[in-house]
Amino acid sequence: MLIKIKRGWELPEAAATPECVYVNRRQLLKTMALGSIAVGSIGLLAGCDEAPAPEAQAAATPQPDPSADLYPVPRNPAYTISRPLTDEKLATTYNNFYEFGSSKNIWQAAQALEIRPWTVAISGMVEQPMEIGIDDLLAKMPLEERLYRHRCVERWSMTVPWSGFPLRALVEMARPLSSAKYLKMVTFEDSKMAPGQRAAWYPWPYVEGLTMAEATNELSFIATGLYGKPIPRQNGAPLRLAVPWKYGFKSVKSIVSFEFTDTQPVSFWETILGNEYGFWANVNPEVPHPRWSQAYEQPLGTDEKVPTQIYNGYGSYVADLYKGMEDQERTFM
Ligand SMILES: Nc1nc2c(c(=O)[nH]1)N[C@H]1C(S)=C(S)[C@@H](COP(=O)(O)O)O[C@H]1N2
Ligand SMILES: [Mo]
Repeated sequence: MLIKIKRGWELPEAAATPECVYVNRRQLLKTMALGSIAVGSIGLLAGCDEAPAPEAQAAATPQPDPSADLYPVPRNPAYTISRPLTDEKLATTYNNFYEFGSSKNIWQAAQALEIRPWTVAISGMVEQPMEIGIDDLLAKMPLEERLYRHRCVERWSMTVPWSGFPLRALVEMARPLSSAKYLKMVTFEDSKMAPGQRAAWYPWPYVEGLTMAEATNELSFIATGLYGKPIPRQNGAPLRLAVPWKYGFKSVKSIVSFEFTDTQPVSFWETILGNEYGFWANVNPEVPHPRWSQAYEQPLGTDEKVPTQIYNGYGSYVADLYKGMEDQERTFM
């Protein structure tokens, strides 16, 4: 691991892998109660830093990304940032992608992700449901680069150049009905490619959702590239969400389905631990996670303790979306 892990408030063990430690323990007890697990295998289950499955490691040379010629794309100067960019190596080797394991070190295992053919389904409350291949979608969408900050609920943060297109452009293409209130986004499901999905206690596939107002806010971005290249598999190839005013778990990776619905989607982490990870998940330094403070964050690759900002500093774009909801803590978890 390249990140320097310090003692004290900076990424203590419990914060670095909060979800897996907690879930595995709880699940372990449940499984043990069912009598289906031998005592000798406890160590295996309880450890979060499990190595990638051998099959995944064997899938060594991934196919080249056929969208490589599209990048770099022009930077949109409206979304630049004064903070230094995170080192590319760190942003692409320190990841959360539970489909490939619950440690941060999944980038090699994620090379098993097959990114072509890749079909995206647009369904639900739309004029005409459709399926579109990723390369046709990329050809239709207005590609640009944006510098965004990213704040994980675990307190690490990064600043990276995403390439991609506004989610609003995809919504316009989909022509949702006026009855659509939410956009539900779903990650691929294939436990042969993704060893993490063999862990049956997680509610696969990974699901996230936004209100239509959030999805069409100018900040909501679908990232298809990173650092002027196609987005690496470990960062959510071939397309992932980037909603920088929300905690990182909202930014669902490797999306195969956009469904327009009038029912608020229940997201992956909400299903597992609804009292800790809610639907809104807007960043707020004053609303602590039930198990740790959110007042500060640690930019990857530094020892700095940087004050976290409300809406992760993007309030001028999004605060209006939550007018009248400010007093509800649930908006910030
Ligand atoms: N499908 C899927 N999407 C996901 C995750 C995941 O485990 N699976 N982790 C989330 C979390 S907690 C974070 S912080 C970001 C991490 O994105 P990065 O690895 O590109 O930094 O992806 C989010 N999207
Ligand atoms: Mo996260």
